[in-house]
Amino acid sequence: MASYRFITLAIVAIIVLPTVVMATEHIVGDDKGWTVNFNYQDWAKDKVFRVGDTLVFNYKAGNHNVFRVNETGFNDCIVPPPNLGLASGNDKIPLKTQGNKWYICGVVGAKRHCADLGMKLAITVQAEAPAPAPTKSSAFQITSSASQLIVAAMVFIAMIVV
Ligand SMILES: *[C@@H]1O[C@H](CO)[C@@H](O)[C@H](O)[C@H]1NC(C)=O
Ligand SMILES: [Cu+2]
Repeated sequence: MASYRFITLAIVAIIVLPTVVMATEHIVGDDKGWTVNFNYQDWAKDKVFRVGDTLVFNYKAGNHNVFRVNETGFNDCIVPPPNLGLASGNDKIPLKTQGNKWYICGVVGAKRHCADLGMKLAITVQAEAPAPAPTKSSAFQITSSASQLIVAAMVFIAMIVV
């Protein structure tokens, strides 16, 4: 029955779309990226990080790297073994759990990037955003990301066609 499928699709769209729409990619340092002499605590302080969001560290590969550390490692700039770090220059870290997370750069040149040049970021990850009220208008709100628009368009077309 077409109407039954329509209802199923509508329910799926209402449940799935808001989650897709709400997840945020946080470009660490925005257009400055992951670099020295940048205040990442200022950058982070007005932002809301949620489970399901992603951190993106952008830098020229070879210049920096990214290590997740604990609070002590953050405060004292303790660099873990190299194999535990990320170094692609476009490192994406999914935020999978709630709580405090700490990241540092492990590069130690003439100056230590973490200890001397402030390459350290601490954030608090909150629970996933509660789904907005299940109405079509919230499910189909305009989003900024092309991929999200494509998903919305596909579901919308499917709902009309079926
Ligand atoms: C934090 O990490 C360091 C290694 O960088 C480790 O020695 C220490 O035990 C850790 N502390 C906690 C509380 O896990
Ligand atoms: Cu660095």
